[in-house]
Amino acid sequence: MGFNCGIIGLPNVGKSTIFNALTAAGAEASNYPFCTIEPNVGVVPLPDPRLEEIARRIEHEKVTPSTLQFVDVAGLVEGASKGRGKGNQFLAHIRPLDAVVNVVRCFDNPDVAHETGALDPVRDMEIVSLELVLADLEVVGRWKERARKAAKGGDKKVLRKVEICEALERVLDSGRPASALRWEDAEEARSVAEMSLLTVKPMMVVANVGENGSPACLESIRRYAEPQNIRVVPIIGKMEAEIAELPMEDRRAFLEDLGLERSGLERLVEEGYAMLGLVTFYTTAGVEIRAWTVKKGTPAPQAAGKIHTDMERGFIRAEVLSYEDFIRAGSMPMAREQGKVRSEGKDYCIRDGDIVLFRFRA
Ligand SMILES: Nc1nc2c(ncn2[C@@H]2O[C@H](COP(=O)(O)OP(=O)(O)O)[C@@H](O)[C@H]2O)c(=O)[nH]1
Ligand SMILES: [Mg+2]
Repeated sequence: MGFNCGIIGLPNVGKSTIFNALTAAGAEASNYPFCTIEPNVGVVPLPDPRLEEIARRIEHEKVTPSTLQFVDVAGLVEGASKGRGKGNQFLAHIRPLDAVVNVVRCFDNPDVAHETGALDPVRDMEIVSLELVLADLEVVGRWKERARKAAKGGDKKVLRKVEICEALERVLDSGRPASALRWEDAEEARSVAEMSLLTVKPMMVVANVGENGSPACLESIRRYAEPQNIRVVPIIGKMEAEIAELPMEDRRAFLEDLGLERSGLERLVEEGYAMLGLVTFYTTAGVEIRAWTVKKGTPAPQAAGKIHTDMERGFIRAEVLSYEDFIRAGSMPMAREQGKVRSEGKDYCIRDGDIVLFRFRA
């Protein structure tokens, strides 16, 4: 299972255009608010120069990059939390996602209807944030009622749940996301996770600046988002979609002509990856060289479980070589000879760039 980023935002801001560019999955980009009510899912490989370097030094038949999944969620409108504009479906589609990418419109085009009348990215971001907060308030309210009924028996743990809900309500009532609260206690953190709140998910803003987006527009987005630690990635949606249709070998040249080193999409994928707090490790056993992603701080047995559940269950140890040591040594046998391959036990947390061989009982 890969990590999922949902592409959300008001209608007609360029979500499907960006999704198409990202995945070349062919979701319809049309000038109509609800054309993508069934969420479209696209799998996007992560650009990974380290994987290429490893593949250059080890014989293989196949190279498999890590992937992120993007979901093109239907447009959200003001009042979605109250069911407007198929709002309930919209919110249900976001709940299982790991992170959200909020696309904000900066491009001007009189032919494309604007949901709220005129170009105003900050107001648009506020509408989206508010709908997520309102949806969470409803969820928290329901959990609180349930806990309150159960707390009649005087169970301390359940009483604590009521207090947690009240703390969440205070934060959400002030218009802030639930992620503003931190839960040190593991059980409390679990209670909050159980609610699958929308505003605890990492969020990033994509400014769809278009061909004619004004710098002031982008600036206002940055001023709004950055104090809240929200990453902002500017993208020229329509042009990126056109670039994505070019043959691979022409894309680079096209970008260079524009004075760009990388496409906005590449930056979007990278930022999404960073936002999710992921690390990459590599396996080179057999004929396949493969990159895997896990959350930072994942213990070795769980990382092995990404590959196969048997490997987690029967985990014995992990033989680990850092990417830097591998490159310095030049090959696997050389790295072994130099004593760079470490044997790690079940408490070892996978680090970014580890090249790993799991030993397990089948
Ligand atoms: N001029 C211009 N039009 C765009 C851009 N991105 C999207 N559009 C147009 O805006 C309309 C709505 O885009 P779409 O991706 O379907 O928006 P969604 O409702 O957010 O999924 C389409 O007609 C797109 O061609 C852009 O960067 N520049
Ligand atoms: Mg769409």
